[in-house]
Amino acid sequence: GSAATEIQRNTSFSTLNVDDISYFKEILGEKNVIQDKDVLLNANTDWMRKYKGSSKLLLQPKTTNEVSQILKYCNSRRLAVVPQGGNTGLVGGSVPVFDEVKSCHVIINVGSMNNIIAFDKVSGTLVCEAGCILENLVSFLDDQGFIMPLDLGAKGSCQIGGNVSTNAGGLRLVRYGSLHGNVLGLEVVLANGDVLDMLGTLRKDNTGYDLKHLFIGSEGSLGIVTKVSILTPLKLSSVNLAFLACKDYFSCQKLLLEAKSKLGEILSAFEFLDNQAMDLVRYFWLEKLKVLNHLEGARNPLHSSMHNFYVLIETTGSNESYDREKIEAFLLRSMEDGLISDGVLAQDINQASSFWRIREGVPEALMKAGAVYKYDLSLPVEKMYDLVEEMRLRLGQTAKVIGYGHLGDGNLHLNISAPQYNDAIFAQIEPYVYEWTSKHRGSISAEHGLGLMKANKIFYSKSPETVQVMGSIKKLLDPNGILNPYKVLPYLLSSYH
Ligand code: FAD
Ligand code: 2HG
Ligand code: ZN
Repeated sequence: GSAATEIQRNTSFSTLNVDDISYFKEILGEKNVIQDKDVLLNANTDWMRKYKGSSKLLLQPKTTNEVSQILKYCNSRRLAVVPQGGNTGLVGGSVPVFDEVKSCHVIINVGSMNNIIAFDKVSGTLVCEAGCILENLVSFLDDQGFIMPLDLGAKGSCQIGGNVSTNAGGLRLVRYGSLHGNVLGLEVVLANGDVLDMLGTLRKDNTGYDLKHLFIGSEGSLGIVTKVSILTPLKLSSVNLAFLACKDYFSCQKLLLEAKSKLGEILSAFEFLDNQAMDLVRYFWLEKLKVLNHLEGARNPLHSSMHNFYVLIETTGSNESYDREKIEAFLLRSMEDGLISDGVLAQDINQASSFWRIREGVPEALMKAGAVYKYDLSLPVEKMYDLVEEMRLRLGQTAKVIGYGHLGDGNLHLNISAPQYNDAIFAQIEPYVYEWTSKHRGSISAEHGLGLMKANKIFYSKSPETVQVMGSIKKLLDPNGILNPYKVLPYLLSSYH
């Protein structure tokens, strides 16, 4: 939309030339210096197909030393660098922008750095390269009897380096906490090529400032993450998943409180969808599975589709009969108390996967449905759904308002879906959504980050003094502003002339 006109371009960047290409070929080898148009088109386009860049060069380093050499060179040449992982980010942070006039952006993807370095069964620490795809780590750990502390719908493509750089939350945060707790160490390459070895594997280490936290969630603006050390939980034998219906939002809230008090020690996910989200995702699966002639996969797990809200509750524990009894008693009681109006408990792993497919399919269903305005908000749980209802009133019939997300973490995914992007709709949404969130002391980015979409909106959630310190840190670590320009911080704080 209007972002392009607001942004002042950084004129200090150089234009990529043939000598640059030769240099990169020399250090990386011919085949890891990619200029192919089709590959670049994908690398220049984000997952939603909303943000587009025009970079002419994608580099695929295989070692930390190569990353270091590339960055050192780009820094001295003033070439802008966009770190890219699986390119599944949802805020326009992973693609270059404002480079259509002057070709000054290099995309760096560490996807070829995908080795597992070490795994310690006693402590559960996994050390791996940043380009490992999340799902591959999940499979590796499964064989060892462990799981990753995070799980998200994009697991088949996102990289652990991308997860760390966005501080991804996901479906199990309610149980295992955020990556600020689970990441034990990082190796990071700074803009000038210096390698910061912070790849510890200790749970406790209070020696000075814990700098790794600066890179967790900094969205490629402070350095490139090349290695990750992460704490992984044991895989427990008993997992239960219930798909439930609630008549109103108040019941969802009460159910959350009940789940925390009655299932506390085994609760591992608490997700919700409203009926608009459910309609959208069921239609999406119906269309997809029609092609595959596999319609039962799109069935609503519940008998009727007339419910207002749906909740997924997962428990993970170590005692099958005890856990099963516990969740069954909880469901019975909640049914009697009127908190849930219908529900099913998955009978096997296939049924459980089909329940998760519904929840995890919502982002793709939204993407396929047309234009989408995406908001990822932390809000007090009791207020959260008021915003969805207010947005419906504001927008009337012009767009669909979809509310779903990680209720157990107080994280609402508010999505507004319309046939096309439209200025009149946009004007009804922003700044209203941000002002509303700020007024309730929420966060305008619970888990996706700021990227390009919200770089200029940071003040809705952070004080000017705080943002100023962030700017100073950026300036210290990346004095030429080459790392992911125009992202995360407002332009004037993230670029220097
Ligand atoms: P990219 O999209 O490639 O990059 C994301 C950001 O990180 C960019 O700013 C990029 O510059 C930077 N970056 C990437 N790699 C590196 C690196 N090695 N070093 C430094 N910077 C780097 N997010 C959640 O939090 N919870 C969810 O439940 C969730 N579900 C999702 C479901 C779907 C279907 C999709 C498409 C996305 C979802 N996301 C979710 C968004 C989430 O941010 C990403 O899926 C994931 O964490 C990004 O990883 P990536 O490797 O794709 O990174
Ligand atoms: C999820 O929880 C992702 O599925 C995507 O964070 C959220 O589509 C969204 O807004
Ligand atoms: Zn999410």
